[in-house]
Amino acid sequence: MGRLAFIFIITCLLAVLNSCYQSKVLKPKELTVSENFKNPIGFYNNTPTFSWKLPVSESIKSQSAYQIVVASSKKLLPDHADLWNTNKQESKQSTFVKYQGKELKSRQKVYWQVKYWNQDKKVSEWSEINSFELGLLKNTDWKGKWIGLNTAKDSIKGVRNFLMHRPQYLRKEFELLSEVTSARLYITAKGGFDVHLNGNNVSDDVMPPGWTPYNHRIETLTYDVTDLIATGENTLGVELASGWHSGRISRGRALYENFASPKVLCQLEILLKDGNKQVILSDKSWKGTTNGPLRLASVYDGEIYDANLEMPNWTTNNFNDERWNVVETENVSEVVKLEPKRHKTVKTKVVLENTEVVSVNNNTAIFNIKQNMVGVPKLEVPMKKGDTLKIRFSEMILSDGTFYTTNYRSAKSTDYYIAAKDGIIEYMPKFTFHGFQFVELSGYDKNAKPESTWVKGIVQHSDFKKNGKFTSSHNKLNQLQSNITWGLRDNFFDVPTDCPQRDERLGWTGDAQVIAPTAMFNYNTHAFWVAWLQSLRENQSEHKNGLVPYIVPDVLQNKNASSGWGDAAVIIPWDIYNITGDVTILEESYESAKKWVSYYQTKVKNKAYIPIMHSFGDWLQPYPSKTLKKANRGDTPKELISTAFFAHSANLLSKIAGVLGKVEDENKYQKLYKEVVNAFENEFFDVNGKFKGQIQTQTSYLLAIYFDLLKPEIKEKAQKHLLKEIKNANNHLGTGFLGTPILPKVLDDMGEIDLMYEILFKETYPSWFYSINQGATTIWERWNSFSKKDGFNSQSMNSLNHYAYGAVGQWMYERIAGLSPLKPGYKKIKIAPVPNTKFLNSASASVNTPYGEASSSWNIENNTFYLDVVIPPNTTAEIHIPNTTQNKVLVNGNTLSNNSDLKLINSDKNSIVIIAESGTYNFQTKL
Ligand code: RAM
Repeated sequence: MGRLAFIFIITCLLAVLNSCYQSKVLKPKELTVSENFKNPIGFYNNTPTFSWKLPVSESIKSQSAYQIVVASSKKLLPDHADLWNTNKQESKQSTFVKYQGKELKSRQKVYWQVKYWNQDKKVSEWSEINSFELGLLKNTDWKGKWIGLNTAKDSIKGVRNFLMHRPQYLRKEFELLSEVTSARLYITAKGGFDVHLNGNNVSDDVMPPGWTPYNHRIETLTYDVTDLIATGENTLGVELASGWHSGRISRGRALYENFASPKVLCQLEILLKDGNKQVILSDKSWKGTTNGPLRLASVYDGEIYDANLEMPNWTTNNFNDERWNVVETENVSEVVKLEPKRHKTVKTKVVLENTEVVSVNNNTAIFNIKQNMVGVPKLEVPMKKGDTLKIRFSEMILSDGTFYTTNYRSAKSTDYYIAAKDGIIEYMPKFTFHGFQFVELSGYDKNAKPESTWVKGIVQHSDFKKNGKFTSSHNKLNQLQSNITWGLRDNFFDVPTDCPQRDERLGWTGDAQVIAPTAMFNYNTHAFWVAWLQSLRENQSEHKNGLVPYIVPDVLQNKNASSGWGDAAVIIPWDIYNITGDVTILEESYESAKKWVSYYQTKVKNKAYIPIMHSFGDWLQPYPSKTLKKANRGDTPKELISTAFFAHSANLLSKIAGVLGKVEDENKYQKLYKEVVNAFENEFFDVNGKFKGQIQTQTSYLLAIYFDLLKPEIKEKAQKHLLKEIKNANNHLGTGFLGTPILPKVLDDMGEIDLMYEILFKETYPSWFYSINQGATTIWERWNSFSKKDGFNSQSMNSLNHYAYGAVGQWMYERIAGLSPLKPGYKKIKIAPVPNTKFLNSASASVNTPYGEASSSWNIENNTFYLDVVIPPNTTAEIHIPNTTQNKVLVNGNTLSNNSDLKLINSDKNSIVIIAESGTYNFQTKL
């Protein structure tokens, strides 16, 4: 063997050994782009961010560097990345790394992978290759036209004389001359659509494209339909209904082109094996009819389906559409932006099958789904040909069995099915949704005995995943957690809604503002929120003075804004940043947040820094002193609320400016905050820390304390007044939408944790458990929306599915279980449970953080406190262990000093604070 050959063999051996050694550092996993998208197609973002997670392993504590490679083809990775190569970056950042490579274009498919170096500078293997494919990013990418029948001209007058459009069926046959390599269907609608190809459903999306301010932007969808088409004849069929766009929910107020007929826009782009591209467009060659089985469909009022008008095979080639009409066309305008949907569509997420027949009377049966839910029923009911099945919904029936629908107000929320034959019909409405727990059926086959299997609950909401879990040793607290999460599911129907059932279902900004953190603990709603915030900015931009409408999309078009509501423009971006660590949302929202703060400035009249403006106040505070409608706003004066939120938004804006490195603005808004604070204290509080107004409310104190609006000595006195107010209420809360979410935080800061537990575990009105005692399975709009004894609250505005009061969920995670982000995105985690043995002997929470799963679980047994903690890789934690001292604690069975991953940083006679590296720990201490 020659010398060269020997050297070659040795070098190879060394390389193999080296790679074995290196492979011990496991590759990164769970790669995502932007707001947690995994290998998306039709993606919206051509400057995405990249995130990955480090695997959980003894040898991986943190990341010291990373490298990302991005290429236009799989083959080029990892060594010939033609789009971007970060090279080795010394950085701990493993989330939301901004793409800075070559410009990416509509339709482009992009491949990427990543590797990292661990804390010991050892490199990992490359990750799997992930990809994303962009959708049509510009209006000029669309070559098709909006098409549809003119249904406005023969529309029907519905509730309050609003016009109702007949749903339409549109179809197009086309021929492919060669085999298909790949096919993408780009599609959207002014209305709701369901698309079919050759007799197949293209997707299981519910009412796409979803709800945006349609006069600014309409979202578009992309479907991979490669497997649904073939050489030869093909047929595309679209069902099209009013959806949000052309329905009563958009108020028909000349908002969207004079209540225009629904229309669809699509572009089927097919790559053929012979190298050619064939494109099928929506154009005047399409045909349509309104003589199909769907007779009417309305979000509020329900659907009418006549099976006698079914058109078998209409989405296949075997159909004769001679009698159908030619569609009308409309050009794609530049004014309304067409952009790929930036969050997931609504889908069926849960099927509830545990139905019970409650009563049967005169061919009318009532079914109980046992959970207040949102979506549609799935029915399998025996019928006689020609009969009409009437399907009604209710959130709660009265104790005498009355089917109660009054709180739906003008929403008819009723579906009808007309049978075409004798036998069991199957029906699931498609272009409406209902909020209900009970279903009433009438018109079924008289000879049949109603069975529980006739009705299933199809639960639909935006397609996000569960993100967190909270549980405890207390059944009612667990029921509260369940009610909170159901309230979220039920009100995240493409946009965050106040309620899902009555003639409202709107994106109320105040409700969204208070629930966002709790929502993000429980569900992965990052993309959902940022998508809605884009709509918020679009609706704000119309108004020069920065007004943020009450609701988004702004179909009410009020010329007013409300303090505590419009602040969603500042508060939600700040919450998203803190929970996810993604600065993108701060960049996107910055100008909008500034505009909102300047809106307050325009409302200052005679008294400096005291805005005089509309406010819904501490909405639905219990025991209001006023009566009727005025009572809804509670007793905390709107001037106080407006000034408090003005200060708070200015303060958060200053912090946002700080994160974005805008030092001048940071100082400017901090100064503004301080000035508003001064004015606030002078105007509303006396030297004894007492609120000067006539009626003392918990919320006046809560806002002043939580937003830091008083000098320290005054604040201390104000805290005493707050405690007195709570005592006067016999340790019950006295707060509405704005006060409730901050009550736990304020009492916690004051060290009044036991009092907060007392309030939270109260069984009597007003309290969280009161509604549970009355049978609630969701959070209610009012503290007393319903009682077993008296039935529904007599106020017409009264929903049993309103998430705002569920905002206490944040405190349940953060303090009862003890898990919260200390640095943005959980880069540093705080574990600080506050056990209260009067009510609980265990509580636990786990959250899927951007770095992986973190959890905190405690229990008390035999006078010993056990705390189990999981800290994901690439993070650290600050762990507060209550009621103990350093030498009484055991960690994983050992003394504290024996664990090198832990560092004691603080110890007083009651508790200790430890900094921990990532890992799994069990702490144990005698009480
Ligand atoms: C009602 C709803 C909503 C609230 C507004 C002010 O429409 O209760 O939740 O935000 O009023």
